[in-house]
Amino acid sequence: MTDKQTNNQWWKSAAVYQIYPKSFCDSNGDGIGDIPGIISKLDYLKNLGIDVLWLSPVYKSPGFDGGYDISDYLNIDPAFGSMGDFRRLLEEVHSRGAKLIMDLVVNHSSNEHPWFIESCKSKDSPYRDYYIWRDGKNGGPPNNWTDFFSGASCWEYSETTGQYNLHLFSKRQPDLNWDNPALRREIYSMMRQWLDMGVDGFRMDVISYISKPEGLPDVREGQSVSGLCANGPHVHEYLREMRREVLDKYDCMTVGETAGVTVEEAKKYASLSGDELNMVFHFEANDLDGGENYKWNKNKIELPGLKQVYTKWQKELSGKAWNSLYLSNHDQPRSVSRLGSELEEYRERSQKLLATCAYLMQGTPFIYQGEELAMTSRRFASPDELRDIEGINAYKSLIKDGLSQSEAMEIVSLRGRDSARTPMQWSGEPGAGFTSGVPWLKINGNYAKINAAEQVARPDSVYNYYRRLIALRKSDPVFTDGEYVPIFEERGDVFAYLRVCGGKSIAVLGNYSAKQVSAVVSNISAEIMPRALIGNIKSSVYLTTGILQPYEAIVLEINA
Ligand code: TEU
Ligand code: CA
Repeated sequence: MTDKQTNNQWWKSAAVYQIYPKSFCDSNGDGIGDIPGIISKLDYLKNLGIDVLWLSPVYKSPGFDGGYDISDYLNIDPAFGSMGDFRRLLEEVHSRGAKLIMDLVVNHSSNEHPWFIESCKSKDSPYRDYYIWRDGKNGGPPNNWTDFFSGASCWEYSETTGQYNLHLFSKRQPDLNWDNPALRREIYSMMRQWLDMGVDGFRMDVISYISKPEGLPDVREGQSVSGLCANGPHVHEYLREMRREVLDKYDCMTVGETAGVTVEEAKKYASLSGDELNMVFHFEANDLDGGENYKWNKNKIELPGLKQVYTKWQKELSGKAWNSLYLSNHDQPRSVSRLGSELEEYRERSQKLLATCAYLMQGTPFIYQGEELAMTSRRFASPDELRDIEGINAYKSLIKDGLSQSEAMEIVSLRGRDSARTPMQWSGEPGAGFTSGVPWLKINGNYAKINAAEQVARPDSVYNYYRRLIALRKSDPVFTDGEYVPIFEERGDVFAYLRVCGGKSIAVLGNYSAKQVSAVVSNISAEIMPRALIGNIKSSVYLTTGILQPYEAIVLEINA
């Protein structure tokens, strides 16, 4: 039954945890996280209050883009385990009352997928139109598009047939042709097989790019390939079809990763009327420091811009569509390093602040593994330590631009994707409790200090704060249903808002600066004694003075 029929929108109050399997827990000492490793940590997640696990891809893959290049959609990569391991994981997740969603990567496949191999063989292959093939133009590729990872042409020439195929990401990730109904049927059938097995939904990788613009026109001055391909002419039609053919038949949850989405588009993708997806990830907050145009810089995200983005999405989607709430993921720097403070006195406090302010807005919260420990972005010293295709290419191009090795490595460490993909820090033991072998990517050197074992045992740790915060969110419908009302909107140091629902008001206050600030909420009258529901400072003086300490967050019930 669908949520339309049952009105059971369980995903609205759920807390989701993203696992990057390669870096989560290695059970057999080969240095690569695996499914048995995940199973061994389910109680840690259960105790945190997680309702839904999202697994980044575990399908069979040559691994040129961390598994986002799939060569078999119906099997598990042997590095992660077997189908038996996967079924056991699903059972163990369900037996704990939780759910599991898979990453669905269907804008492109791997070039080692049998469909692509067949597609290359001849123009008459039944698989030819599973991909996007075109003749060249004036002795070169069909248009002037460049790919997101290398900056070289999006078109790969094939000698066999004398045509080019399109790839928005690396050349090992040819784009699938969604205009072909046979391809769409094949994808839907694959999705049904996972859902029939008991999987509870999907996170859909770059789903906003699946419908390419008519005629594949050149990008002109001021345009980008991403801008041209995002929210293409048939994307909503295809998602509605997917909804009818697949999703409506299951009680599942979907979140679209929609690069280039605007609030207007999000209202269609994630409409509460339930025609397409349940919610989407947008990039507007994370793009504030350069983002899709050019992220290889040292720009900082400033609070005023961030507040504007948050508030816009809260207000615009209210009553119309559903928000997702995330601070980071496997493509972004660690949130504490980017938006909080790495200084020892403020690291834990600022991570708690970020979580409080982000996750008490309206929407479904997503926690990226290690955020609940305030893990930091790793700094890499030399290019041979990097593993990510995007970071390696960026390093080369920064060197070409004339930067020194250390300057280039600093930028790649700050902004690249490897820094947040380092192994989970489970303990202070060698290998950080992640592996008994050699990890596939260097562990962050701070694991002796920042690790799960220490934090689970310490009541005021980030982990235990996240546990209380998640519980608080679930304790009252005001956190799911309450209206979002920004306060102190003009201030550049404080992010604050009310959640209002049926005579109840909650105030969420966060000081994003390293200074003490005063922030008295004007609608707290003398008769009303506000009650603090949660806060990140034990000796807060806010209730008596209206003063917030550096990076303080406090949540008040103001008219109970
Ligand atoms: O990312 C989509 C995406 O838009 C990325 O290019 C993102 O902008 C970039 O990583 C930021 O540096 C998804 C996956 O999350 C990512 O891991 C994959 O590499 C990509 O799609 C291709 O599948
Ligand atoms: Ca392993």
